[in-house]
Amino acid sequence: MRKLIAGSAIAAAFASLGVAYAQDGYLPVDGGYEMVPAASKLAEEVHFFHNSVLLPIITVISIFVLALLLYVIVRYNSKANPTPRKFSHNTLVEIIWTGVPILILLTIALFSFDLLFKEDVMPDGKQVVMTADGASNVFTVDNDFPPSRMAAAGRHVQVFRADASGVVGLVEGDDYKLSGLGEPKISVTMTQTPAAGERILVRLGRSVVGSPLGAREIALAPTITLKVVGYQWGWTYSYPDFGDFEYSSNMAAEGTVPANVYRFEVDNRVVVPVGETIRVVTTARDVIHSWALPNMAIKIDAVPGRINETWFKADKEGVYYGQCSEICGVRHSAMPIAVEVVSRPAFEAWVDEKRDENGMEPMFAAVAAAETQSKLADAAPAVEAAQ
Ligand SMILES: [Cu+2]
Repeated sequence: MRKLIAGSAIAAAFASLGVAYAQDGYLPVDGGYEMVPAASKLAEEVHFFHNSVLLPIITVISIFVLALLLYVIVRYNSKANPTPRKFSHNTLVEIIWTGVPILILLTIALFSFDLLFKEDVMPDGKQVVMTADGASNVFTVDNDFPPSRMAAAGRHVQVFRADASGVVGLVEGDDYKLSGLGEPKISVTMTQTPAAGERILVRLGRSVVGSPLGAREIALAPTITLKVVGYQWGWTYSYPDFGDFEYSSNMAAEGTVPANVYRFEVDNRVVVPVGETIRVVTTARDVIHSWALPNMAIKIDAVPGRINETWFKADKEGVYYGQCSEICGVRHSAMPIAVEVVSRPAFEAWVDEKRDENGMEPMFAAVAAAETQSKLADAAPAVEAAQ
Protein backbone atom coordinates (compact mmCIF):
# COMPACT_ATOMS: atom_id res chain seq x y z
CA MET A 1 0.00 0.00 0.00
CA ARG A 2 2.82 2.33 0.78
CA LYS A 3 5.17 2.46 -2.09
CA LEU A 4 8.65 3.82 -2.10
CA ILE A 5 8.74 6.91 -4.21
CA ALA A 6 11.44 8.14 -6.48
CA GLY A 7 13.91 10.11 -4.50
CA SER A 8 15.23 7.35 -2.29
CA ALA A 9 18.42 7.30 -4.30
CA ILE A 10 18.75 11.05 -4.00
CA ALA A 11 17.99 10.75 -0.29
CA ALA A 12 20.82 8.25 0.00
CA ALA A 13 23.13 10.66 -1.79
CA PHE A 14 22.15 13.46 0.57
CA ALA A 15 22.49 11.11 3.55
CA SER A 16 26.06 10.43 2.55
CA LEU A 17 26.67 14.14 3.06
CA GLY A 18 25.82 13.56 6.71
CA VAL A 19 22.22 14.73 6.63
CA ALA A 20 19.54 12.25 7.65
CA TYR A 21 16.02 12.38 6.30
CA ALA A 22 12.86 10.59 7.35
CA GLN A 23 12.54 6.92 6.62
CA ASP A 24 10.29 6.46 3.59
CA GLY A 25 7.60 4.69 5.60
CA TYR A 26 7.18 7.74 7.80
CA LEU A 27 6.53 10.09 4.92
CA PRO A 28 3.23 10.70 3.19
CA VAL A 29 3.20 9.08 -0.27
CA ASP A 30 1.43 9.83 -3.53
CA GLY A 31 -1.94 8.10 -3.59
CA GLY A 32 -1.62 6.93 0.01
CA TYR A 33 -4.81 6.79 2.06
CA GLU A 34 -3.62 5.42 5.37
CA MET A 35 -2.45 7.55 8.23
CA VAL A 36 1.31 7.90 8.48
CA PRO A 37 2.81 5.47 11.02
CA ALA A 38 2.61 6.30 14.70
CA ALA A 39 5.85 7.34 16.36
CA SER A 40 4.41 7.75 19.86
CA LYS A 41 2.15 5.78 22.19
CA LEU A 42 -0.47 8.50 22.01
CA ALA A 43 -0.48 8.31 18.21
CA GLU A 44 -0.93 4.53 18.48
CA GLU A 45 -3.98 5.21 20.59
CA VAL A 46 -5.33 7.68 18.03
CA HIS A 47 -4.80 5.05 15.31
CA PHE A 48 -6.60 2.44 17.41
CA PHE A 49 -9.54 4.83 17.81
CA HIS A 50 -9.70 5.40 14.05
CA ASN A 51 -8.96 1.90 12.80
CA SER A 52 -10.66 -0.24 15.45
CA VAL A 53 -13.53 1.94 16.65
CA LEU A 54 -14.58 4.50 14.03
CA LEU A 55 -13.95 2.49 10.85
CA PRO A 56 -15.90 -0.63 11.94
CA ILE A 57 -18.81 1.51 13.17
CA ILE A 58 -19.03 3.56 9.97
CA THR A 59 -18.68 0.40 7.84
CA VAL A 60 -21.50 -1.42 9.64
CA ILE A 61 -23.76 1.66 9.47
CA SER A 62 -23.08 2.19 5.76
CA ILE A 63 -23.75 -1.45 4.88
CA PHE A 64 -26.89 -1.53 7.05
CA VAL A 65 -28.34 1.64 5.51
CA LEU A 66 -27.48 0.45 2.00
CA ALA A 67 -29.20 -2.89 2.70
CA LEU A 68 -32.31 -1.12 4.01
CA LEU A 69 -32.45 1.08 0.92
CA LEU A 70 -32.10 -1.89 -1.42
CA TYR A 71 -34.79 -3.76 0.51
CA VAL A 72 -37.19 -0.81 0.27
CA ILE A 73 -36.48 -0.36 -3.45
CA VAL A 74 -37.22 -4.02 -4.19
CA ARG A 75 -40.00 -4.73 -1.73
CA TYR A 76 -41.97 -1.48 -1.80
CA ASN A 77 -41.80 -0.24 -5.37
CA SER A 78 -45.15 0.45 -7.08
CA LYS A 79 -45.13 -2.88 -8.91
CA ALA A 80 -44.34 -5.09 -5.92
CA ASN A 81 -46.54 -3.14 -3.52
CA PRO A 82 -49.36 -1.41 -5.52
CA THR A 83 -51.50 -0.46 -2.49
CA PRO A 84 -49.34 0.91 0.31
CA ARG A 85 -50.51 0.78 3.91
CA LYS A 86 -51.26 4.16 5.44
CA PHE A 87 -49.83 4.59 8.97
CA SER A 88 -47.47 7.19 10.34
CA HIS A 89 -46.22 5.87 13.71
CA ASN A 90 -44.59 2.78 15.09
CA THR A 91 -43.53 3.25 18.69
CA LEU A 92 -41.11 0.31 18.81
CA VAL A 93 -39.32 1.32 15.61
CA GLU A 94 -39.06 4.92 16.80
CA ILE A 95 -37.56 3.89 20.13
CA ILE A 96 -35.01 1.73 18.32
CA TRP A 97 -33.97 4.33 15.79
CA THR A 98 -33.54 6.90 18.52
CA GLY A 99 -31.91 4.62 21.08
CA VAL A 100 -29.39 2.82 18.89
CA PRO A 101 -27.76 6.02 17.52
CA ILE A 102 -27.52 7.34 21.08
CA LEU A 103 -25.65 4.19 22.11
CA ILE A 104 -23.35 4.47 19.08
CA LEU A 105 -22.55 8.11 19.88
CA LEU A 106 -21.92 7.27 23.54
CA THR A 107 -19.47 4.54 22.49
CA ILE A 108 -17.60 6.98 20.27
CA ALA A 109 -17.65 9.66 22.97
CA LEU A 110 -16.17 7.26 25.51
CA PHE A 111 -13.00 6.78 23.43
CA SER A 112 -12.98 10.27 21.98
CA PHE A 113 -13.24 12.21 25.27
CA ASP A 114 -10.58 10.01 26.81
CA LEU A 115 -8.19 10.86 23.96
CA LEU A 116 -9.04 14.57 23.98
CA PHE A 117 -8.33 14.62 27.69
CA LYS A 118 -4.96 12.90 27.26
CA GLU A 119 -3.89 15.26 24.48
CA ASP A 120 -4.99 18.28 26.48
CA VAL A 121 -3.74 17.43 29.97
CA MET A 122 0.02 17.62 30.45
CA PRO A 123 1.37 14.27 31.69
CA ASP A 124 2.45 14.40 35.31
CA GLY A 125 3.89 10.91 35.72
CA LYS A 126 7.07 10.48 37.74
CA GLN A 127 9.77 7.88 37.92
CA VAL A 128 11.60 6.87 41.06
CA VAL A 129 14.82 4.88 40.83
CA MET A 130 15.87 2.86 43.88
CA THR A 131 18.88 0.69 44.46
CA ALA A 132 18.28 -2.65 46.12
CA ASP A 133 20.36 -3.49 49.19
CA GLY A 134 19.96 -7.23 48.68
CA ALA A 135 18.03 -7.68 51.94
CA SER A 136 14.71 -5.91 51.53
CA ASN A 137 12.09 -6.72 48.93
CA VAL A 138 9.80 -3.77 49.71
CA PHE A 139 10.19 -0.47 47.90
CA THR A 140 8.13 2.54 48.93
CA VAL A 141 7.34 5.56 46.77
CA ASP A 142 5.50 8.79 47.58
CA ASN A 143 2.13 9.08 45.89
CA ASP A 144 2.41 12.87 46.11
CA PHE A 145 -0.03 13.93 43.41
CA PRO A 146 -3.13 16.10 43.89
CA PRO A 147 -6.01 13.92 45.13
CA SER A 148 -7.65 13.64 41.71
CA ARG A 149 -4.36 12.53 40.10
CA MET A 150 -3.10 10.06 42.71
CA ALA A 151 -2.08 6.59 41.59
CA ALA A 152 -5.09 4.56 42.67
CA ALA A 153 -5.08 1.46 40.47
CA GLY A 154 -2.58 -1.12 39.30
CA ARG A 155 -2.38 0.51 35.87
CA HIS A 156 -1.15 3.74 37.45
CA VAL A 157 2.02 1.99 38.58
CA GLN A 158 4.68 0.33 36.45
CA VAL A 159 7.72 -1.40 37.87
CA PHE A 160 10.96 -2.16 36.04
CA ARG A 161 14.16 -3.89 37.03
CA ALA A 162 17.43 -2.55 35.69
CA ASP A 163 20.76 -4.32 35.79
CA ALA A 164 23.79 -4.46 33.57
CA SER A 165 21.85 -6.31 30.87
CA GLY A 166 19.14 -3.67 30.53
CA VAL A 167 15.70 -2.61 31.72
CA VAL A 168 12.97 -5.22 32.09
CA GLY A 169 9.28 -4.53 32.66
CA LEU A 170 7.76 -6.51 35.52
CA VAL A 171 4.27 -7.95 35.79
CA GLU A 172 1.97 -7.12 38.69
CA GLY A 173 0.92 -10.25 40.52
CA ASP A 174 3.77 -12.39 39.21
CA ASP A 175 6.79 -10.20 39.93
CA TYR A 176 5.44 -7.74 42.47
CA LYS A 177 2.43 -6.79 44.55
CA LEU A 178 1.16 -3.31 45.33
CA SER A 179 -0.28 -1.93 48.52
CA GLY A 180 -1.34 1.57 49.49
CA LEU A 181 -2.95 2.45 46.15
CA GLY A 182 -4.77 5.78 46.48
CA GLU A 183 -2.87 6.54 49.71
CA PRO A 184 0.10 8.88 50.24
CA LYS A 185 2.63 6.05 50.14
CA ILE A 186 2.64 3.05 47.80
CA SER A 187 4.63 -0.05 48.61
CA VAL A 188 5.94 -2.36 45.93
CA THR A 189 6.65 -5.82 47.31
CA MET A 190 8.86 -7.86 45.01
CA THR A 191 8.21 -11.59 44.80
CA GLN A 192 11.96 -12.22 44.56
CA THR A 193 14.32 -10.09 46.60
CA PRO A 194 16.48 -8.18 44.10
CA ALA A 195 20.25 -8.58 44.40
CA ALA A 196 22.26 -5.81 46.02
CA GLY A 197 23.03 -3.04 43.55
CA GLU A 198 20.18 -3.94 41.23
CA ARG A 199 17.99 -0.96 40.47
CA ILE A 200 14.23 -0.86 40.71
CA LEU A 201 12.40 1.77 38.66
CA VAL A 202 8.88 2.68 39.66
CA ARG A 203 6.71 4.83 37.43
CA LEU A 204 3.68 6.41 38.97
CA GLY A 205 0.84 8.49 37.58
CA ARG A 206 -2.46 8.58 35.75
CA SER A 207 -1.08 9.68 32.39
CA VAL A 208 -1.40 6.21 30.91
CA VAL A 209 -1.13 6.20 27.12
CA GLY A 210 -1.00 3.52 24.44
CA SER A 211 -3.51 1.62 22.36
CA PRO A 212 -5.46 -1.15 24.11
CA LEU A 213 -3.93 -3.51 21.53
CA GLY A 214 -0.33 -2.56 22.29
CA ALA A 215 1.98 -1.77 25.16
CA ARG A 216 0.87 1.00 27.47
CA GLU A 217 3.03 3.32 29.45
CA ILE A 218 2.83 6.05 32.02
CA ALA A 219 3.93 9.28 30.36
CA LEU A 220 6.30 11.25 32.55
CA ALA A 221 6.00 14.98 33.24
CA PRO A 222 7.62 17.13 30.53
CA THR A 223 11.37 17.74 30.72
CA ILE A 224 11.49 20.31 27.92
CA THR A 225 9.28 23.16 26.74
CA LEU A 226 9.30 24.05 23.07
CA LYS A 227 7.87 27.44 22.18
CA VAL A 228 6.46 27.66 18.67
CA VAL A 229 5.50 30.94 17.01
CA GLY A 230 3.83 30.86 13.59
CA TYR A 231 4.17 33.73 11.15
CA GLN A 232 3.55 34.39 7.47
CA TRP A 233 5.27 32.18 6.35
CA GLY A 234 7.41 30.14 8.67
CA TRP A 235 7.96 29.21 12.30
CA THR A 236 10.22 30.42 15.05
CA TYR A 237 11.23 28.02 17.78
CA SER A 238 12.68 28.75 21.16
CA TYR A 239 13.86 26.66 24.09
CA PRO A 240 13.18 28.54 27.33
CA ASP A 241 14.82 25.80 29.44
CA PHE A 242 18.18 26.20 27.74
CA GLY A 243 18.72 29.95 27.63
CA ASP A 244 15.71 30.85 25.47
CA PHE A 245 17.66 30.89 22.23
CA GLU A 246 15.40 31.38 19.25
CA TYR A 247 15.70 30.64 15.55
CA SER A 248 13.42 30.63 12.56
CA SER A 249 12.60 27.66 10.42
CA ASN A 250 11.72 28.04 6.76
CA MET A 251 10.99 25.67 3.91
CA ALA A 252 14.14 24.36 2.20
CA ALA A 253 14.51 25.56 -1.37
CA GLU A 254 13.80 23.17 -4.23
CA GLY A 255 16.85 21.23 -5.35
CA THR A 256 18.61 21.58 -2.01
CA VAL A 257 16.87 18.50 -0.56
CA PRO A 258 15.74 15.11 -1.93
CA ALA A 259 12.58 15.34 -4.02
CA ASN A 260 10.53 13.19 -1.61
CA VAL A 261 11.07 15.61 1.27
CA TYR A 262 10.83 18.82 -0.73
CA ARG A 263 8.03 20.94 0.80
CA PHE A 264 8.56 19.07 4.11
CA GLU A 265 12.19 19.86 4.78
CA VAL A 266 13.28 23.11 6.43
CA ASP A 267 16.52 24.99 6.90
CA ASN A 268 16.46 24.70 10.72
CA ARG A 269 14.71 21.75 12.29
CA VAL A 270 13.24 21.36 15.75
CA VAL A 271 15.52 19.04 17.72
CA VAL A 272 14.25 17.05 20.70
CA PRO A 273 15.55 14.06 22.67
CA VAL A 274 13.93 10.65 22.24
CA GLY A 275 11.75 9.20 25.00
CA GLU A 276 11.13 12.47 26.84
CA THR A 277 7.88 14.35 27.16
CA ILE A 278 8.03 17.65 25.27
CA ARG A 279 5.60 20.41 26.20
CA VAL A 280 4.67 22.41 23.10
CA VAL A 281 3.31 25.93 23.53
CA THR A 282 2.11 27.74 20.44
CA THR A 283 1.19 31.25 19.47
CA ALA A 284 1.34 33.35 16.29
CA ARG A 285 2.54 36.74 15.19
CA ASP A 286 -0.04 37.64 12.54
CA VAL A 287 -2.84 35.23 11.67
CA ILE A 288 -3.88 31.80 12.94
CA HIS A 289 -1.55 28.95 11.98
CA SER A 290 -1.57 25.36 13.21
CA TRP A 291 1.39 23.26 14.24
CA ALA A 292 0.78 19.65 13.23
CA LEU A 293 2.90 16.55 13.48
CA PRO A 294 0.95 13.55 12.12
CA ASN A 295 3.43 10.88 13.30
CA MET A 296 2.79 12.04 16.87
CA ALA A 297 -0.93 12.64 16.20
CA ILE A 298 -0.82 16.22 17.38
CA LYS A 299 -2.24 19.35 15.80
CA ILE A 300 -2.54 22.55 17.74
CA ASP A 301 -3.62 26.01 16.58
CA ALA A 302 -1.18 28.89 16.90
CA VAL A 303 -3.36 31.90 17.63
CA PRO A 304 -2.14 35.52 17.90
CA GLY A 305 -2.50 36.79 21.45
CA ARG A 306 -3.11 33.35 22.93
CA ILE A 307 -0.99 30.48 24.14
CA ASN A 308 -2.07 26.94 23.31
CA GLU A 309 -0.44 23.90 24.80
CA THR A 310 -0.01 20.26 23.91
CA TRP A 311 2.68 17.61 24.23
CA PHE A 312 4.34 14.70 22.51
CA LYS A 313 6.87 12.05 23.32
CA ALA A 314 8.69 10.36 20.46
CA ASP A 315 9.49 6.68 20.97
CA LYS A 316 11.96 6.45 18.13
CA GLU A 317 14.79 8.55 16.77
CA GLY A 318 14.26 9.94 13.29
CA VAL A 319 12.98 12.92 11.36
CA TYR A 320 9.27 13.63 11.33
CA TYR A 321 7.47 16.09 9.12
CA GLY A 322 4.31 18.13 9.39
CA GLN A 323 2.76 21.17 7.76
CA CYS A 324 0.88 24.26 8.84
CA SER A 325 -2.70 23.05 9.12
CA GLU A 326 -4.69 26.27 9.25
CA ILE A 327 -5.17 28.09 5.96
CA CYS A 328 -3.18 31.21 6.69
CA GLY A 329 -2.56 32.92 3.39
CA VAL A 330 -0.97 32.64 0.00
CA ARG A 331 2.11 30.72 1.17
CA HIS A 332 0.26 28.51 3.65
CA SER A 333 1.59 25.46 1.82
CA ALA A 334 5.16 26.66 2.23
CA MET A 335 5.53 26.48 6.00
CA PRO A 336 6.44 22.88 6.77
CA ILE A 337 7.50 21.51 10.12
CA ALA A 338 10.48 19.21 10.59
CA VAL A 339 11.25 17.60 13.94
CA GLU A 340 14.44 15.66 14.46
CA VAL A 341 14.36 13.21 17.35
CA VAL A 342 17.84 12.38 18.60
CA SER A 343 19.53 10.73 21.57
CA ARG A 344 19.96 12.74 24.76
CA PRO A 345 23.73 13.29 24.25
CA ALA A 346 23.15 14.45 20.65
CA PHE A 347 20.45 16.80 21.89
CA GLU A 348 22.75 18.26 24.55
CA ALA A 349 25.49 18.76 21.97
CA TRP A 350 22.99 20.54 19.73
CA VAL A 351 21.86 22.78 22.62
CA ASP A 352 25.47 23.75 23.34
CA GLU A 353 26.03 24.53 19.66
CA LYS A 354 22.92 26.75 19.58
CA ARG A 355 23.98 28.47 22.80
CA ASP A 356 27.39 29.09 21.29
CA GLU A 357 25.78 30.65 18.19
CA ASN A 358 23.86 32.94 20.51
CA GLY A 359 26.87 33.96 22.58
CA MET A 360 26.07 31.80 25.61
CA GLU A 361 28.33 29.51 27.60
CA PRO A 362 27.82 25.78 26.99
CA MET A 363 25.37 24.14 29.35
CA PHE A 364 26.30 20.48 29.11
CA ALA A 365 29.83 20.25 27.76
CA ALA A 366 31.29 21.02 31.20
CA VAL A 367 29.50 18.10 32.80
CA ALA A 368 31.86 15.21 33.26
CA ALA A 369 31.27 12.31 30.93
CA ALA A 370 30.76 9.92 33.81
CA GLU A 371 28.08 12.10 35.31
CA THR A 372 26.32 12.32 31.95
CA GLN A 373 26.38 8.55 31.72
CA SER A 374 24.77 8.03 35.10
CA LYS A 375 22.20 10.73 34.37
CA LEU A 376 21.39 8.98 31.12
CA ALA A 377 20.82 5.70 32.85
CA ASP A 378 18.49 7.40 35.30
CA ALA A 379 16.55 9.27 32.63
CA ALA A 380 13.39 7.76 31.21
CA PRO A 381 14.56 4.51 29.66
CA ALA A 382 13.06 3.27 26.45
CA VAL A 383 11.12 0.47 28.01
CA GLU A 384 8.10 -1.46 26.94
CA ALA A 385 5.41 -1.54 29.55
CA ALA A 386 4.65 -4.83 31.18
CA GLN A 387 0.94 -4.25 31.60
CU1 LIG B 1 0.31 28.93 8.52
